[in-house]
Amino acid sequence: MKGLLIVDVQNDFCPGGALAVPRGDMVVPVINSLMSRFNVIVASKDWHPANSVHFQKWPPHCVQETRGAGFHPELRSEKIEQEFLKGTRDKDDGYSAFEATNLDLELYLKEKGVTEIFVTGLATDYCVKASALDAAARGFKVFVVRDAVAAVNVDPADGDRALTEMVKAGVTIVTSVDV
Ligand code: VGL
Ligand code: ZN
Repeated sequence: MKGLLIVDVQNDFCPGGALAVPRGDMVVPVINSLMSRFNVIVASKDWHPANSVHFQKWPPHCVQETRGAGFHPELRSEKIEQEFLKGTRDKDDGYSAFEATNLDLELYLKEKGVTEIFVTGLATDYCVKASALDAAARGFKVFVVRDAVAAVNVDPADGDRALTEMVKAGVTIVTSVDV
């Protein structure tokens, strides 16, 4: 079974948002176009309390229940069968979708028989990377869809470095036409 993991395609990570990823919204039509190819579609949300140690590293973003924490309006979110909320506690960065606190993502996917995970969303150099590395460490066959992710690029090379690190951990990089 193939699972599509959509990481943090939230308003605050898109242009105009509190922690905008350059061209973050460009992933949305690509992700929408992939959905029909998957048995299981899940998404993570960065879901922070208003006060968090995380906001000593980052401008406040994706605060629980705010508009910035909502999915990008053009994401076909009705196709998402389950959301996984992470970074939910005040001392918790929660970069990886596998750190979700509302439900256990690994158990959820394994109970559905998912063996291959295709990772998409934001941002390549933080939450996509952490989620892909955790998925590989948990025994899934992991793919990152290159044109369905975008990087923060605090340093302009961060996105490419993150992809290299993922490949070293056994992750396969594909483009959406290969899915
Ligand atoms: C993220 C920085 C801070 C991400 C979340 O979703 O990649 N990056 N919080
Ligand atoms: Zn965050």
